[in-house]
Amino acid sequence: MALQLQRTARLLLLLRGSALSPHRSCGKMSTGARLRVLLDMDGVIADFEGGFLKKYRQRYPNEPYISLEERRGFWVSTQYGELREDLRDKAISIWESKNFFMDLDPLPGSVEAVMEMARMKNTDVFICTSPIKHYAHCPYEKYAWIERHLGPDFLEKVILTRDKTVVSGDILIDDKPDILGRTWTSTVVKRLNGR
Ligand code: UMP
Ligand code: MG
Repeated sequence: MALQLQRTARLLLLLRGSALSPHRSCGKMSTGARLRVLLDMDGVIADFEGGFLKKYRQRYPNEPYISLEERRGFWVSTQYGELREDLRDKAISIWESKNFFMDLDPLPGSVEAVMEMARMKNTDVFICTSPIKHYAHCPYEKYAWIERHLGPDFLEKVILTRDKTVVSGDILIDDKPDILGRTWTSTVVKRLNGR
């Protein structure tokens, strides 16, 4: 499920050297033009699915669970609800708990890939992530996670939004197949993910 960020960093490097047009200008990139990359957190840098399964099984050892291989679709809650109606709320209780977001492991190679992107010439990397609406822990822990794993300088680069389409950037790297918002819809990403 998780997007392989290291491969994406390589792809980005290729695009940087190509005719990619930043900020919607046309033609080949002019010298000094900057590329603004919006980088998702859960499922791209942080292992949301792995962290969820571990804590779900710890809290509900006698309940059925869905292995990572059997996971389908973006919404964990939907698939658990389909397995058994009451499991939906049990799933939600996991990521609403204190320390859930803080304890997520970085996906293998993701921190290195973020650093590699951040070092790229004329490139600005922002972390663009959607907090859950149960805000008691999630927003704080996302900031704390970024400070711990990416360093305090990255705190300047955090965008928390429930609608990523209102943020201006050149590229959004995200594991969600259907990004819907007030400004645009990710039909291209949808096709790629539907392989
Ligand atoms: N999330 C849910 N329900 C799910 C799976 C994930 O609410 O079944 C939440 C966790 C994250 C957000 O806060 O969705 C995904 O954020 P992005 O990775 O799209 O930024
Ligand atoms: Mg995500």
